[in-house]
Amino acid sequence: MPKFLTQKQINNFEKDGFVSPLNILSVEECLQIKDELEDAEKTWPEAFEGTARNNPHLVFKFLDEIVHNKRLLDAVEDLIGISILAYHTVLFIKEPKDEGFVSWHQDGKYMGLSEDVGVTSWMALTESNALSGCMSMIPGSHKYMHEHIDTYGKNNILTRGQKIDAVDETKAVLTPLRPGQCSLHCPTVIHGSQPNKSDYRRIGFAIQTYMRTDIKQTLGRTSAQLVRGTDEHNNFDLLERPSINMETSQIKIRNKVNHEWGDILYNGAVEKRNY
Ligand SMILES: O=C(O)CCC(=O)C(=O)O
Repeated sequence: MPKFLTQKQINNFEKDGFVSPLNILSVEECLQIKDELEDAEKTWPEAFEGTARNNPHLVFKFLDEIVHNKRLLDAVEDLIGISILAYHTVLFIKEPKDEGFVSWHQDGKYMGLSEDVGVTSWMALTESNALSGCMSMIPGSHKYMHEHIDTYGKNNILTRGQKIDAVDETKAVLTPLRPGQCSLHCPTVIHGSQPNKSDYRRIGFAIQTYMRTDIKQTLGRTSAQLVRGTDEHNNFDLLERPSINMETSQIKIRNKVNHEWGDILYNGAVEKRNY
């Protein structure tokens, strides 16, 4: 018996490679988190610049709480089972009228994992729709990994500006979300997003990726958080949760994790960008 998703949603995830939208937080709960985030941006601007957009859940309690949200984990458990690791998180912020976009890609391509079978959650902290540059998915594209070209495009907010050519865009499905809703997608589904043409910030918090504990990192030993169940495989060093915002010991851990993660994401790349 699934805990959160309907059987139809589970079937859709398997068939299409994603399911959306899911009601995880109320608009009020989400607004509270957005306010905390924007206060934190004022207090610690450096914690949101460059590579620090990665793994902010290791230093900010309000983001850690999303990673550990019971409703979200119930939905993830319905897809991958009871024992769950959270690997990395990213804040994808597009400012009003921002030209930043995300080219068609598959998350799993550069993650170095032994199997591309996890679940990425993308939660909207502000309205994410066609105008503000919500994600689009290509249903059914998750069956195999495609060739990517690293473009390092100026406004491309992916690390390498990686893109898949020859995507049939007529098949693309928009995944609009209200604040507090999330989509779940498989690391092999082709997806991307357009610039934010609205006059408000489009803020998304992605958990890349929730995965089973038997998955391995093939490019070296790294860390993850056990968010549910037990870890009998010891494939990752297990990370603690922050107890307050921007604790010195947690900042050190986040920096180490981001350094290791950068090495993986840019493994074999000709250029390394500052995020
Ligand atoms: O935030 C976006 O527009 C794209 C994010 C993305 O590609 C992802 O979470 O996998």
